[in-house]
Amino acid sequence: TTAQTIKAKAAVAWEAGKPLTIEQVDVMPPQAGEVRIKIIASGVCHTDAFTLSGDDPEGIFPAILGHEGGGIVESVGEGVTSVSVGDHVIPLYTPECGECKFCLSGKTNLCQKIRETQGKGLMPDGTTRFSIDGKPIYHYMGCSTFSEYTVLPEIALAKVNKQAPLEEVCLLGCGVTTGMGAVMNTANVEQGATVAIFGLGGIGLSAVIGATMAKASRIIAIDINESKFELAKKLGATDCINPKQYDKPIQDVIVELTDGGVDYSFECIGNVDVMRSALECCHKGWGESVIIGVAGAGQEISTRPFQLVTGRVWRGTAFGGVKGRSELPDYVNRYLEGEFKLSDFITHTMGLSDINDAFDLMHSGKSIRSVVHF
Ligand code: NAD
Ligand code: AHE
Ligand code: ZN
Ligand code: ZN
Repeated sequence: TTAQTIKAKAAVAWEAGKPLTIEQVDVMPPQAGEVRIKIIASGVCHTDAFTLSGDDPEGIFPAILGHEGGGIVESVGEGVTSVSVGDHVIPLYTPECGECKFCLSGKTNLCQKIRETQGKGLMPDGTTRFSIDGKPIYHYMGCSTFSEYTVLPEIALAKVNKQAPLEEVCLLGCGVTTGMGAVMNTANVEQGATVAIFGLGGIGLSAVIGATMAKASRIIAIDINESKFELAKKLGATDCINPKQYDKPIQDVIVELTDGGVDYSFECIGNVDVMRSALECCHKGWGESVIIGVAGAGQEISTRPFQLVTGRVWRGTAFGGVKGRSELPDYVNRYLEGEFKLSDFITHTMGLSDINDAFDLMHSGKSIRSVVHF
């Protein structure tokens, strides 16, 4: 039996700065090398809000946002062999083809096989699978998880353990993997190291978990919203500080607290001024700062080159450096084995029709993660 076009409820972003509206969209069957999945749950990440705000130079409208999902394979296109109907999968905005220069380098998770079309809101063949009354609706980050059904290339799906509740492990589709991976993979924080984490949303708190798992000796958690401190401490932060409580730059405060600076720092906000603080709170000679936050069009980072001449290192990470198909299933298994919890992060759940509440809760600082249940 060949799959047909199906109707699905989806949250559509029609233009920048406007709330999403729930629409009935047509979702085409998966083409060769593609898979259609039924989304069970999707987290809402700050990057969705970033793109909706209009700050994303790659933002395209109308689009179906969402990139932190969990779903079940509904149908597969011609030639698909690695997943089959009924498999539980996590969509990957960083796919893994295993054969491009990037995949073969052994140095990066940034597979580039489909990056160009993905950045244009299109499937690899240059068309979209979503439409309303025949008019195209664009994909987002190759995922579009704010829809009952979505279509992805086979190389952009991680097949995961069916025992894992998709309502929780959807968070491994972006936020939690990004924060933990940044610490354990990108920075490779070692036992006893000192760490500073700027921004205690889903990403920063996951970095706290990563630093705790890496047995960092000191985990300094920084946020201007002190309501985030309780969970940060529960997850292993040793110090929680609010930059607003000091009349000197926060990097100076941290340098004093740590006898010269931290071994590693992580920026989990997307604020270029904080990125500078995060670099400059690193220890002379070896401190490494990892940029995770995404900053808007036209924003640039700066520091005195002397900061790097004297041994500090500036780097960045996407999806925590994790290769989705080969490495994400293991994160799911480690979650199932109880190495870390996800429920602490899920402060709110809602149906798709209330998805705009998730954005409001994020902007007001009341949520860590909202998860939409389909
Ligand atoms: P979030 O909104 O849940 O959390 C951001 C936190 O930063 C909040 O707690 C907020 O109070 C705090 N904050 C804001 N301004 C601050 C300041 N000046 N000083 C200290 N704290 C401040 O966001 P999130 O979902 O955790 O995402 C964080 C960032 O990471 C976003 O920029 C997002 O786009 C980015 N991100 C990047 C990747 C990647 O692969 N590189 C993956 C996911 C998210
Ligand atoms: N489109 C933005 C860049 C956005 C960005 O950096 N995205 C991260 C993932 S954020 C997940 O919440 C990423 O994966 N980047 C690597 C890539 O190839 O996009 C812009 O500035 O144009
Ligand atoms: Zn994200
Ligand atoms: Zn590749």
